[in-house]
Amino acid sequence: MGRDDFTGRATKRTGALAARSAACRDLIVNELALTTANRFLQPYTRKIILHLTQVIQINPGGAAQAIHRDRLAWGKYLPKDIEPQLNTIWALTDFSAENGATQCVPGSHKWSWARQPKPEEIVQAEMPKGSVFFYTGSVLHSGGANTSENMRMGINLTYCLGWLRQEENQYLSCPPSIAKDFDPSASGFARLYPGRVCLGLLQ
Ligand SMILES: O=C(O)CCC(=O)C(=O)O
Ligand SMILES: [Fe+2]
Repeated sequence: MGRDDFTGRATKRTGALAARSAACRDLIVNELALTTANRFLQPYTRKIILHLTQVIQINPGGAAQAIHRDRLAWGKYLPKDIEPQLNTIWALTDFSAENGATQCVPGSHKWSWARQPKPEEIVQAEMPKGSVFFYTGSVLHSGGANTSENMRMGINLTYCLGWLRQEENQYLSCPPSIAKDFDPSASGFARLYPGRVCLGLLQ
């Protein structure tokens, strides 16, 4: 469970999914996700890596997370015109306005760091179970408030530039016995850039 308002006191997070779940390993190398991440990040790197894996379960009563940019994991040191990260959140339950569907501020990747959204500028990624929402490391977003009676569950799988430090240390969280079976040829990346490895896990 979260230990502060940002991680969410009514929100359960489970990481190290590459080690824990074969189904998540398949999702990590999902062709649509990898191809999208590679095309988006390719101007800034020759290789992308797995950044963070997390099941995020917002329980009933969970408050909305503060609106933020995930790229602030690296502080404000990266030049603003470098896009460091691409994110997916896969819906394991329906995502609705009531149960805490991810909030997002379209266009805010171009805003100054200081500009705050007006309530009417915030939309929610409402989507049926099985869908995936893509958002960049620069766009303002957050987990929503869950005012419903049921939990909202999503799998957050995020990718970043190969030369950046990962938010979740994949070298420690995924043992070699599992990492060795990751198949780079299964990824869109391998086809776009033959011979280049897609995940930090494989280096
Ligand atoms: O749970 C969500 O919808 C988003 C969570 C999020 O943005 C985060 O934890 O950084
Ligand atoms: Fe976030």
